[in-house]
Amino acid sequence: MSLTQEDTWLFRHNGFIRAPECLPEALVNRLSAVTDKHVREKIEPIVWETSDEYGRISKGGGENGKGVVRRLSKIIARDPVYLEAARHPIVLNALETALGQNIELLTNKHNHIMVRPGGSATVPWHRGEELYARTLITVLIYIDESTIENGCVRVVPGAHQISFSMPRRPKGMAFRENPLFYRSVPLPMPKGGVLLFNDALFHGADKNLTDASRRSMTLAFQGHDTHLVRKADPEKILVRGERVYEGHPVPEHLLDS
Ligand SMILES: O=C(O)CCC(=O)C(=O)O
Repeated sequence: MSLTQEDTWLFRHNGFIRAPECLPEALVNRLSAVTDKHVREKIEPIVWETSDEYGRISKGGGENGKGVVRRLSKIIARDPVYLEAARHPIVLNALETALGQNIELLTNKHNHIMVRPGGSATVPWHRGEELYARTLITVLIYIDESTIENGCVRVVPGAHQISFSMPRRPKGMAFRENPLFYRSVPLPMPKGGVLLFNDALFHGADKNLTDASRRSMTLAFQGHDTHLVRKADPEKILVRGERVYEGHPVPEHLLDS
């Protein structure tokens, strides 16, 4: 199911939208099983649960194998089930309305699972890098239900339009003391739910106050740039459509190797 016209307008205006459908339960259960294995066996690359209320990250949480896994990085290379979820029609149909028919998944941005173990610290407020023209969309796919109690994501509606003169990772204030907190709304999500937001939207997540993990995949997508001469980029996976070229190519011998 694609986004409706109203959804599309709200997405542009507010900077976020929930996809109208959830991923099939069988697929989410497979995501869960693979994720469990990678967390249990502490398969690197991992970000350890060491950040505090202020977003200060201390290093070395994984020393002696005693650390708690906060994030599994580089998931697309870990198991084919993650790419299967990333390119599921429920995800791509929702993205197509915003990005057009030719869609790429970026493997050098996000490409991780937030494990958010029981008791895990906040995710400090942040947004993506400044972009002048292209729309980059972050997609969160929920392996577990996300609630206010277990630290669901909060977004600041419309904040993707705030000037980048404001730091993209405001520092020095606790999560709830930051003015972004009272401007934000919590976004509880069901298991299998798919949340899309403009990567420039300020977002964060409160502490997980439960004993259980709250796991979600974080992925980045963009529309294929029809003026890009070079199509082959190992960090981009074409997940829908084709890589068309609409420009005036320079002769092959003038291109850098
Ligand atoms: O899922 C969360 O708690 C935070 C998601 C997020 O901001 C991220 O993965 O960059």
